[in-house]
Amino acid sequence: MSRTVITFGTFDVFHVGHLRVIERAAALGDRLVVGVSADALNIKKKGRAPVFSEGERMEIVAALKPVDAVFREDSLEQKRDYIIEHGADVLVMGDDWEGKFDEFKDVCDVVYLTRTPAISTTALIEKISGTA
Ligand code: C2G
Repeated sequence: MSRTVITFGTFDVFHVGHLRVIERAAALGDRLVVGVSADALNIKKKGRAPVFSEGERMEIVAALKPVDAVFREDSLEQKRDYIIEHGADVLVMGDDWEGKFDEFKDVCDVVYLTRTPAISTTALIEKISGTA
């Protein structure tokens, strides 16, 4: 039986921490589906628009070798529907989300992976803009 893995993220200013979580998520199954968060969801969640638009972020993630399919994540509340709709057997997230998605353990396995240390989109933006 083929195993489908699902993961979610903004993946703005794509960096090696993003790549590693995607590679490690893909290694947990046969097929990887990635939900890329919508611009509107980011504005709501973080109070600012991502540097790269949702179309650009989806294009980058879709081009990665371990990724089989991408879709736009419009709301955090729809996570259960997305898991079911995409037939996911495993939900993978970085451990900054540890415990936050345990409620979905009734429909799939839930795995939290250790974040890659010392790199983040926010730190990169601060470094590039000279505010770090
Ligand atoms: N990540 C990581 N190491 C880093 C930075 C990020 O492993 N140094 C992981 C995060 O833990 C997450 C993924 O990369 O699993 C995407 O990170 P973000 O783009 O910051 O995603 P976020 O805004 O947390 O969106 O439904 C949930 C949201 O869509 C998650």
